[in-house]
Amino acid sequence: MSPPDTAAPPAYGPPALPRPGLPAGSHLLRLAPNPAGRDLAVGDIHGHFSKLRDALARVGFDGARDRLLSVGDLIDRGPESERALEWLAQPWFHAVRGNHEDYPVRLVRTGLVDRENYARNGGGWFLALPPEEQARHAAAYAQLPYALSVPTPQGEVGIIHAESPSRDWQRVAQALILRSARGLATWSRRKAQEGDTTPIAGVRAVVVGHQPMADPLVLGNVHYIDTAGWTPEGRFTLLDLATLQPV
Ligand SMILES: [Mn+2]
Repeated sequence: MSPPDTAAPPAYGPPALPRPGLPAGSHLLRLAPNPAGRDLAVGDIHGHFSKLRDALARVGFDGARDRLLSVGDLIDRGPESERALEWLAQPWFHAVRGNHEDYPVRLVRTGLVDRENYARNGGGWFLALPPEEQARHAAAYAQLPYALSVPTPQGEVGIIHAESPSRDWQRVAQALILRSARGLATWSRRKAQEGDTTPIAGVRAVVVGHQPMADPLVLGNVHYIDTAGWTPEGRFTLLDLATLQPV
């Protein structure tokens, strides 16, 4: 008998909502409302899917009703990065693109990635994959939107990896047409490091990761939820988008 596969996505009943596709040319995916269940956002995962599975079990997550919304950085650093594709295939799992998904996409498309820098930042597993596996991963990450918009009874909530490239969420889809805005969305640490409390207009709240913290932090209406669940001392914060409180 083989040991249980703790890094595999858990199995649930059929999902209440279909998985929406990203419209061609768009970098922002709008989800349908989810009146039947909870929408929980999770911070950077970085190849720690077993630990994520434990965190979901603790809060009674049920993929037949609930949705899990990732702020990106599913891969690198941790031991289970290769499992990201299985998680991304689940109808209850949605993710935006983080800077760590940006590395493999660029590497496969252009080769213009500093391999030593990527290896130092946890990309060794990817660099060691055969080319066809690298291409399979890069193709999946290239399909991820840079931003998600999630309707809640209290108003729209935005999800983006690092920071909103516009002060008005209603302009984010337009802004993301620019490469520079996509760079801010995935890489910037400026607002977090400056403690910028300027709220993002046109949206109830924006949820981000990218900047590891001991506890979740709210600056203006921006919720920073990367509580370093991918480190031994950290934990996964699961933020309920209806209440904007961790569960
Ligand atoms: Mn990041």
